Amino acid sequence: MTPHSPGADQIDTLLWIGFVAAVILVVAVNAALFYAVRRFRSERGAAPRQLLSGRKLQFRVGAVLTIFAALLFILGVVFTDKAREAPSTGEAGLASAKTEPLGIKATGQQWLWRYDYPNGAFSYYKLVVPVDTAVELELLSTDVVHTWNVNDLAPKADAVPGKSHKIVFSTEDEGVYEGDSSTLSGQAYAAMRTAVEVVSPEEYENFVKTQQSEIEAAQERVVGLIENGEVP
Ligand SMILES: [Cu+2]
Repeated sequence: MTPHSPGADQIDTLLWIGFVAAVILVVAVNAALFYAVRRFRSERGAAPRQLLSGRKLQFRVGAVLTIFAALLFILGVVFTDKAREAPSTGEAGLASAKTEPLGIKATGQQWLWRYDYPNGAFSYYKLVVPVDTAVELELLSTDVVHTWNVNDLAPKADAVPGKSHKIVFSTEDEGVYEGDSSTLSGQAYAAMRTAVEVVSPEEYENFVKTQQSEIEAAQERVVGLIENGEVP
């Protein structure tokens, strides 16, 4: 995971804390075992001794482990809470999204994502968003449960038929971020990928404008063909 948004940053840090804690625990347990075995070993040939440790030692070890576990729990709660904080639009972001996040609809269907922008334009597969801008993605589904999963930008979220989930994300780095399918949504679910292209606000405005006029032109062409009787 290469985090490119504040939320993803928190999750990445938490992942590392968990990993380091696991390493510390494994090393400590094995070191204690190794020490006990060496310190109390019997002579070769002699019957092994039975050893009992004091109550005090058991409590001490238990207390240390409890504190360790409590610390991890608290860190987990703090970091996931921080990761859930909705970001806001920064200086370099889209001017019209400064007060309210930029709302885009993401509709999952077997096996493709469709994105609907505020000006009526839409795109399939690739979502284009402006940099440093809070984007509120509304997840919808026309058939089964799909999961929108671009984990460098946002925590994954489900698109459930009949319901709407909203996630807000923002990133300070322009670029293309790939997303995979992570819920079995039918036989071709593995091919149901997506990509998020993060561009400057000007490029975003240009994209939605061009996309909208091209869609309109195409629709007019089809209507023209039908009126001329070229399409039954
Ligand atoms: Cu799917």
